[in-house]
Amino acid sequence: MKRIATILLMTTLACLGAVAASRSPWSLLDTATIVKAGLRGAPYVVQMTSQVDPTQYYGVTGGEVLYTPDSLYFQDIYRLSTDWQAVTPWGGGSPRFALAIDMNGDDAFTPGVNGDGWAFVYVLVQFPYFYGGSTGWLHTGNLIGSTAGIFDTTQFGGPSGYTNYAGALSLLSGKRVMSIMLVTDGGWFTSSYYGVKQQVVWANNITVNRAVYTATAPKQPRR
Ligand SMILES: [Ca+2]
Repeated sequence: MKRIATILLMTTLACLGAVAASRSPWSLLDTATIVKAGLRGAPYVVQMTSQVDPTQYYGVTGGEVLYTPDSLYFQDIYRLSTDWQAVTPWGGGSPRFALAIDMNGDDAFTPGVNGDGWAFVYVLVQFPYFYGGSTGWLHTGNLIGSTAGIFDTTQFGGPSGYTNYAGALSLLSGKRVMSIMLVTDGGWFTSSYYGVKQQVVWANNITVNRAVYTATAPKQPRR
Protein backbone atom coordinates (compact mmCIF):
# COMPACT_ATOMS: atom_id res chain seq x y z
CA MET A 1 0.00 0.00 0.00
CA LYS A 2 2.79 2.35 0.91
CA ARG A 3 4.48 1.63 -2.41
CA ILE A 4 1.29 2.45 -4.32
CA ALA A 5 0.94 5.67 -2.34
CA THR A 6 4.56 6.52 -3.16
CA ILE A 7 3.99 5.85 -6.86
CA LEU A 8 0.86 7.98 -6.79
CA LEU A 9 2.75 10.77 -5.07
CA MET A 10 5.59 10.56 -7.59
CA THR A 11 3.10 10.53 -10.48
CA THR A 12 1.31 13.55 -9.04
CA LEU A 13 4.56 15.42 -8.60
CA ALA A 14 5.58 14.52 -12.16
CA CYS A 15 2.24 15.84 -13.46
CA LEU A 16 2.60 19.03 -11.45
CA GLY A 17 6.10 19.42 -12.84
CA ALA A 18 4.80 18.97 -16.36
CA VAL A 19 2.11 21.61 -15.73
CA ALA A 20 4.71 23.98 -14.32
CA ALA A 21 7.03 23.36 -17.24
CA SER A 22 4.27 23.97 -19.77
CA ARG A 23 2.91 27.11 -18.11
CA SER A 24 2.63 29.77 -20.75
CA PRO A 25 4.38 33.02 -19.84
CA TRP A 26 1.73 34.90 -21.84
CA SER A 27 -1.75 36.00 -20.83
CA LEU A 28 -4.39 38.41 -22.10
CA LEU A 29 -5.72 41.07 -19.71
CA ASP A 30 -8.71 43.39 -19.61
CA THR A 31 -10.19 43.78 -23.10
CA ALA A 32 -7.49 41.85 -24.95
CA THR A 33 -9.08 39.05 -26.90
CA ILE A 34 -8.47 36.87 -29.94
CA VAL A 35 -10.22 37.79 -33.15
CA LYS A 36 -10.11 36.45 -36.67
CA ALA A 37 -8.55 39.10 -38.84
CA GLY A 38 -8.72 37.11 -42.05
CA LEU A 39 -5.06 37.32 -42.90
CA ARG A 40 -3.53 34.60 -44.97
CA GLY A 41 -1.11 32.50 -42.94
CA ALA A 42 -2.01 34.23 -39.66
CA PRO A 43 -5.80 34.39 -39.41
CA TYR A 44 -5.93 35.22 -35.70
CA VAL A 45 -4.63 38.31 -33.92
CA VAL A 46 -4.96 39.91 -30.51
CA GLN A 47 -7.45 42.75 -30.40
CA MET A 48 -7.01 45.37 -27.68
CA THR A 49 -9.82 47.86 -27.20
CA SER A 50 -9.66 51.01 -25.14
CA GLN A 51 -13.15 52.38 -24.69
CA VAL A 52 -14.40 55.48 -22.98
CA ASP A 53 -17.06 55.28 -20.34
CA PRO A 54 -19.40 58.00 -21.66
CA THR A 55 -20.23 59.07 -18.12
CA GLN A 56 -16.61 59.61 -17.09
CA TYR A 57 -13.96 61.30 -19.17
CA TYR A 58 -11.17 59.20 -17.65
CA GLY A 59 -13.19 56.03 -17.26
CA VAL A 60 -11.50 54.00 -19.96
CA THR A 61 -10.81 50.37 -20.47
CA GLY A 62 -7.55 49.13 -21.91
CA GLY A 63 -6.11 45.97 -23.33
CA GLU A 64 -2.85 44.31 -22.49
CA VAL A 65 -0.86 41.25 -23.46
CA LEU A 66 1.21 40.23 -20.43
CA TYR A 67 4.51 38.37 -20.48
CA THR A 68 5.79 37.06 -17.18
CA PRO A 69 9.33 35.70 -17.32
CA ASP A 70 10.82 33.34 -14.75
CA SER A 71 13.76 35.66 -14.28
CA LEU A 72 14.81 38.53 -16.48
CA TYR A 73 17.06 41.54 -16.02
CA PHE A 74 16.85 44.66 -18.13
CA GLN A 75 20.27 44.23 -19.68
CA ASP A 76 19.38 40.68 -20.75
CA ILE A 77 16.50 41.79 -22.99
CA TYR A 78 17.99 41.57 -26.48
CA ARG A 79 14.81 41.60 -28.51
CA LEU A 80 11.51 43.43 -28.09
CA SER A 81 9.20 43.69 -31.08
CA THR A 82 5.67 43.20 -32.36
CA ASP A 83 3.52 43.34 -35.43
CA TRP A 84 0.66 45.79 -34.89
CA GLN A 85 -1.87 47.95 -36.56
CA ALA A 86 -4.25 50.65 -35.44
CA VAL A 87 -7.71 49.66 -36.63
CA THR A 88 -9.37 52.89 -35.53
CA PRO A 89 -7.96 56.41 -35.17
CA TRP A 90 -5.58 56.44 -32.25
CA GLY A 91 -3.57 58.78 -30.06
CA GLY A 92 -2.92 59.81 -26.49
CA GLY A 93 0.28 57.84 -26.42
CA SER A 94 1.78 55.31 -28.74
CA PRO A 95 0.97 51.67 -28.21
CA ARG A 96 3.85 50.58 -26.05
CA PHE A 97 5.61 47.98 -24.03
CA ALA A 98 5.40 48.58 -20.27
CA LEU A 99 8.19 47.02 -18.22
CA ALA A 100 7.61 46.44 -14.50
CA ILE A 101 10.96 47.32 -12.91
CA ASP A 102 11.92 46.00 -9.46
CA MET A 103 14.13 48.96 -8.66
CA ASN A 104 14.81 48.14 -4.98
CA GLY A 105 15.82 44.53 -5.64
CA ASP A 106 13.34 42.76 -3.37
CA ASP A 107 12.12 40.49 -6.20
CA ALA A 108 8.67 42.05 -6.03
CA PHE A 109 7.00 44.78 -8.08
CA THR A 110 5.25 47.44 -6.03
CA PRO A 111 4.77 50.44 -8.32
CA GLY A 112 5.47 53.75 -6.67
CA VAL A 113 7.06 52.18 -3.59
CA ASN A 114 10.80 52.23 -2.89
CA GLY A 115 11.65 53.15 -6.44
CA ASP A 116 9.70 50.45 -8.27
CA GLY A 117 7.95 51.71 -11.37
CA TRP A 118 7.17 51.34 -15.05
CA ALA A 119 9.55 51.90 -17.91
CA PHE A 120 7.83 52.33 -21.27
CA VAL A 121 9.06 51.56 -24.74
CA TYR A 122 6.95 53.22 -27.42
CA VAL A 123 6.47 51.48 -30.71
CA LEU A 124 6.57 54.83 -32.51
CA VAL A 125 9.12 57.63 -32.42
CA GLN A 126 6.79 60.55 -32.95
CA PHE A 127 6.88 61.96 -29.42
CA PRO A 128 5.00 64.06 -28.54
CA TYR A 129 2.70 63.65 -31.53
CA PHE A 130 1.35 60.17 -31.08
CA TYR A 131 -1.79 60.25 -33.15
CA GLY A 132 -3.07 59.24 -36.51
CA GLY A 133 -5.53 57.14 -38.42
CA SER A 134 -5.61 53.45 -39.09
CA THR A 135 -2.17 52.24 -40.07
CA GLY A 136 -2.32 48.86 -41.73
CA TRP A 137 0.10 46.27 -40.43
CA LEU A 138 3.42 47.59 -39.17
CA HIS A 139 6.41 45.85 -37.64
CA THR A 140 8.32 47.65 -34.94
CA GLY A 141 11.64 46.04 -35.72
CA ASN A 142 13.78 45.28 -32.71
CA LEU A 143 13.34 48.15 -30.26
CA ILE A 144 16.30 47.07 -28.13
CA GLY A 145 19.36 49.03 -29.12
CA SER A 146 17.29 51.78 -30.71
CA THR A 147 18.99 55.17 -30.88
CA ALA A 148 15.60 56.90 -31.05
CA GLY A 149 14.00 58.52 -28.03
CA ILE A 150 11.36 55.86 -27.48
CA PHE A 151 12.35 54.83 -23.93
CA ASP A 152 10.38 56.55 -21.19
CA THR A 153 12.33 56.35 -17.92
CA THR A 154 10.74 59.37 -16.28
CA GLN A 155 9.57 57.26 -13.32
CA PHE A 156 13.24 56.66 -12.52
CA GLY A 157 14.48 60.20 -12.99
CA GLY A 158 15.12 59.86 -16.71
CA PRO A 159 14.75 62.84 -19.06
CA SER A 160 11.25 64.17 -19.70
CA GLY A 161 11.92 64.15 -23.45
CA TYR A 162 12.55 60.40 -23.19
CA THR A 163 15.75 58.67 -24.04
CA ASN A 164 17.21 55.97 -26.24
CA TYR A 165 18.16 52.40 -25.34
CA ALA A 166 21.61 53.37 -24.08
CA GLY A 167 20.06 55.96 -21.77
CA ALA A 168 17.58 53.43 -20.41
CA LEU A 169 20.32 50.86 -19.96
CA SER A 170 22.41 53.28 -17.91
CA LEU A 171 19.50 53.66 -15.47
CA LEU A 172 18.11 50.14 -15.42
CA SER A 173 21.03 47.77 -15.95
CA GLY A 174 21.08 45.27 -13.09
CA LYS A 175 17.39 45.76 -12.35
CA ARG A 176 14.96 42.89 -12.58
CA VAL A 177 12.03 43.11 -15.02
CA MET A 178 9.12 41.37 -13.32
CA SER A 179 6.76 41.50 -16.31
CA ILE A 180 6.31 43.12 -19.69
CA MET A 181 2.97 44.18 -21.17
CA LEU A 182 1.99 45.41 -24.59
CA VAL A 183 -0.55 48.12 -23.81
CA THR A 184 -3.30 50.07 -25.55
CA ASP A 185 -5.21 52.55 -23.38
CA GLY A 186 -5.80 55.73 -25.39
CA GLY A 187 -9.57 55.55 -25.82
CA TRP A 188 -9.93 58.88 -23.98
CA PHE A 189 -7.98 60.59 -26.76
CA THR A 190 -10.04 59.24 -29.64
CA SER A 191 -13.21 60.40 -27.94
CA SER A 192 -11.82 63.93 -27.55
CA TYR A 193 -10.14 64.37 -30.90
CA TYR A 194 -11.89 62.09 -33.35
CA GLY A 195 -15.32 61.69 -31.83
CA VAL A 196 -15.05 57.91 -31.85
CA LYS A 197 -15.44 56.35 -28.44
CA GLN A 198 -12.89 53.64 -28.71
CA GLN A 199 -9.42 52.84 -29.89
CA VAL A 200 -8.77 49.41 -31.32
CA VAL A 201 -5.31 48.01 -31.93
CA TRP A 202 -4.43 44.60 -33.31
CA ALA A 203 -1.14 42.87 -32.52
CA ASN A 204 0.56 39.60 -33.24
CA ASN A 205 3.96 37.93 -32.99
CA ILE A 206 4.79 39.81 -29.81
CA THR A 207 8.39 39.00 -29.01
CA VAL A 208 10.55 39.18 -25.89
CA ASN A 209 13.89 37.53 -26.58
CA ARG A 210 13.09 33.97 -27.71
CA ALA A 211 9.52 34.06 -26.40
CA VAL A 212 6.98 34.80 -29.12
CA TYR A 213 3.24 35.18 -28.67
CA THR A 214 1.35 34.25 -31.82
CA ALA A 215 -2.42 34.30 -31.60
CA THR A 216 -4.24 31.05 -32.27
CA ALA A 217 -7.90 30.12 -32.50
CA PRO A 218 -9.62 30.70 -29.16
CA LYS A 219 -10.50 27.54 -27.26
CA GLN A 220 -14.13 26.52 -27.63
CA PRO A 221 -15.98 26.02 -24.36
CA ARG A 222 -16.54 22.37 -23.44
CA ARG A 223 -20.04 21.11 -24.02
CA1 LIG B 1 10.52 45.92 -5.55
